[in-house]
Amino acid sequence: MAFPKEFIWGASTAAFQIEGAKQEDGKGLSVWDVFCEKEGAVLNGDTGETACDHYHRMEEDTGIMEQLGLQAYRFSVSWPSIFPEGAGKPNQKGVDFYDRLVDSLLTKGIEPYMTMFHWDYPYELYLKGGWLNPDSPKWFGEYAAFLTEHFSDRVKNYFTLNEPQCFIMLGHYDGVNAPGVKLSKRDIFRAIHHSLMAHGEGMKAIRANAKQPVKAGYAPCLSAVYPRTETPEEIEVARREMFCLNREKIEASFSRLFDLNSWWMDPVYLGRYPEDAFTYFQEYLDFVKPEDLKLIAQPVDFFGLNIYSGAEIYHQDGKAVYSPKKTGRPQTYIGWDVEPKCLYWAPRFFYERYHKPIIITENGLANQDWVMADGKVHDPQRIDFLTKYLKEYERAIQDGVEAAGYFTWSLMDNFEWAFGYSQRFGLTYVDYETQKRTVKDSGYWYRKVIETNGACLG
Ligand code: IFM
Repeated sequence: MAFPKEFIWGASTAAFQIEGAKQEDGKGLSVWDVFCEKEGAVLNGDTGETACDHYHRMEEDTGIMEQLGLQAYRFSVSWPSIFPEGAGKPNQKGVDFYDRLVDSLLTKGIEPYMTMFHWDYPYELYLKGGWLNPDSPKWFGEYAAFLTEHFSDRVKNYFTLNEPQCFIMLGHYDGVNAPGVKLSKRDIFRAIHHSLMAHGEGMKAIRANAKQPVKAGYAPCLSAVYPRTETPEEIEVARREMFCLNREKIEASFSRLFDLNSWWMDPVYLGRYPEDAFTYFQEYLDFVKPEDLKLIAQPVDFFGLNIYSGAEIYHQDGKAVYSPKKTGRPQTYIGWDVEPKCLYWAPRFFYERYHKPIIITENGLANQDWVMADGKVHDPQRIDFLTKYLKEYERAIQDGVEAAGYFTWSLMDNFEWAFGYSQRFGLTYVDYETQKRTVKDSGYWYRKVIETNGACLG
């Protein structure tokens, strides 16, 4: 069996996607609260106002985690719930909620993994310029210091930022996520740089305030490709496509900066931006200082990776060519291709480049689930998807990738950002009218995977 003995099995969620309780108990507004009010911004005008009502049903939900046999739970803290104005005086009732959550997890033997920021940026800070403000890294550092100071007697694992590619590119360039703006390229580079510096400030704050040995890292998403054949040439071409600037792609659409993994990761793990892209974009980058890169490259303990899909490539004259996507191929309900091999190649390429133990912090699928006539939710596609992906992860581990854990997305169906409630990613079905939870077949199946440390995957 490849999964190591101390391997951690868990599930993830994010505050805005499940909590609800908009502005209750002194919580401030986030950019997502405001974005949801914009006409046409979110499918069907859905909002996070109630979401899964987790804020009021937290005990029931940790009970479900116990029922699923989760060893760990990765949740995010709502920044505006702790600091309604983004900074300054903390909101005691907001802190109390996470105290109750952490205590409830620990009582049930579930290890809390805390993500400090998962997209619900405090609206008050956004009004001060948000990620464009040079003070924004410091704001995050202060918030991270508070969280560590307060929770590290009980919480031993932290992630600073979740998926900067999404909250910067989708939120500030494409404008399809909150805050829904379209900045210039120069400003995008500044916003990215500040968010990377915020990660660095966060790591420093965690190290400085931890009350016991803790582990911490970063949780970006990634764009994965994998080689059609596993010849050395094709593997090398795939590796280059994962980390090197593809000029044709970026010239066709600057949005594809999203896919340039090295831009979002090299500064954190290697202390520099990738040279090819830095030279190419240098007209926008005069503000980058060597000391910023030192700050960004704080030592981290593990590498969180959110991974869902990818693309097959082959090589022609040494260049990567994307295999044509065939009609009728397996796709999830949200339209992402089912590409299990990504969970072999991405961990392998990232481990080879950055040498950090991998934790898959998100992986899962949106499915068209409903409660069936027998009162259960049968979701064989999810079981099949997760089985195939996990077996590829296992193969990566067999081939030498150091892996510390796996968190599926998600514990329960939830608010899928601009897609509203149309996409169900959960192991647990949520009826949004009644808030009734029904554990899906995949939830019971995952319990077995955990119990056998993956051996039942075959
Ligand atoms: O729901 C999101 C999550 O918030 C961030 N990663 C991808 C998930 C599915 O789209």
